[in-house]
Amino acid sequence: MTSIPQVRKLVTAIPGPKSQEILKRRADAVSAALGMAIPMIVERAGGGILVDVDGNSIIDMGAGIAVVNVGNSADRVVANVKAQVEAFTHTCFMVAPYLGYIEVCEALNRLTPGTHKKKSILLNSGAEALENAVKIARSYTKRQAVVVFEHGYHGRTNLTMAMTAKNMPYKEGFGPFTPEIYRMPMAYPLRWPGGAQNCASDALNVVIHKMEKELGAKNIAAIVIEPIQGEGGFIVPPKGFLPGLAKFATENGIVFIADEVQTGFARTGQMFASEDEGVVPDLIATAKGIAGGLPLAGVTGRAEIMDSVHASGLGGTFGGSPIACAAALGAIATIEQENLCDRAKEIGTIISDALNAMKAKYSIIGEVRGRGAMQAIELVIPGGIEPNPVALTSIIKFCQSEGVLILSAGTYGNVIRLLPPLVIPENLLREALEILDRAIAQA
Ligand code: PLZ
Repeated sequence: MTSIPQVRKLVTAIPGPKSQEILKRRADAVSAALGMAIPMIVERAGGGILVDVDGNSIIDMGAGIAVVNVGNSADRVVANVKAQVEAFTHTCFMVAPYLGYIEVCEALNRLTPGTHKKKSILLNSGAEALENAVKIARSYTKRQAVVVFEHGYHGRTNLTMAMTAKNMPYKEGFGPFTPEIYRMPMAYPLRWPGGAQNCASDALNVVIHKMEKELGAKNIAAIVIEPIQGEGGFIVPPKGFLPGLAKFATENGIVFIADEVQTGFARTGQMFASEDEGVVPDLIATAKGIAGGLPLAGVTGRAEIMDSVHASGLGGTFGGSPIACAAALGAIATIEQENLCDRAKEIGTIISDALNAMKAKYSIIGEVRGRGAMQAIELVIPGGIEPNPVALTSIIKFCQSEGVLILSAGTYGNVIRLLPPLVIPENLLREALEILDRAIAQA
């Protein structure tokens, strides 16, 4: 357990004087191109709390963007990392292999959906996992086209920028982008042109029609989709959409790739969000929550697909670092032994009950959606579905000034997403929701 007291405490305004001093150095030394969700300098973190250099204790409703699902500096992660750092720090798995890498692959093969024979590779970041999943799918199918979706987010490298939907800030001025990426309409119930009630039946038909008529199914190497879209605004497709896509992929020799970088590792109340409808992806990309805060990513999938690439065709100097692998084994053990999937479901119920009560009171809330500890509200201009990013800015600022860190998302910059560490104490969670309620009231 963390030694950090699990209480919200403000001793200065945010940012306090010490944070302000260091933020000046940040502005002087760090590229202005990097964003910053909250202007404070973190000194320690654990449970549901971030402590800044001025001694303020902030409630963490973002978990470093769905990374510290087991909490910051979780006991098993710290112990494993310490032992590994003392044993050795790096050999390069392609030069001289070590057990930790193999054990993480075994864990991924065991935990990801499906009982078929699976194999894995390890990498450094979510984007790198997506890059490799696409490389593997292209090599296996000897096809080039990759299908992605509106509102999708897959990373900031050149290939994954092309796969990511939103121009600003991710793509503006960074082209040319890689060819053979085709974006399909997303089953986004709130904004489906024919209305939410028709989204389930229409969206799958539209996408399949486009794949068949515009691309030709036999030219498609992979369909890549987030089971719940993260950066795009926690968009949950209606039941049937994901299984329908997976079935179309199987029938047409297309590799179905689930990007579970944000949804993975107990976040949605199941180890992986694909499980919700029994979808078994051919390949699954993981990162973020895999290693309790250390940089690690994976691609896991059908052994015959993973083994189809020529020898030495995949790799990288740091991929599957022994330290990150040790952390991952600690994080995975924590998720399993502390039943964090169940905890994510309980957190989800608490959050969605609170958000739905707010929706009944405040007409700027257009929709409450999500699954497990991945919940969001989409803000609209009352009376319709026109996005309301102005309200979002004011709500997030209010929460910050009250000591609650809340993240935004969404193509239209109008979604508040709640994704706390799964070890957040219930009183902190309820306190954050109560402050969010006040923030919406003042907006
Ligand atoms: N796939 C579904 O959510 C990362 C991006 C933060 P990396 N999302 C947070 C930012 O603004 O850069 C993400 C994701 C999904 C892939 C990625 C990419 O993961 O580890 O950031 O490369």
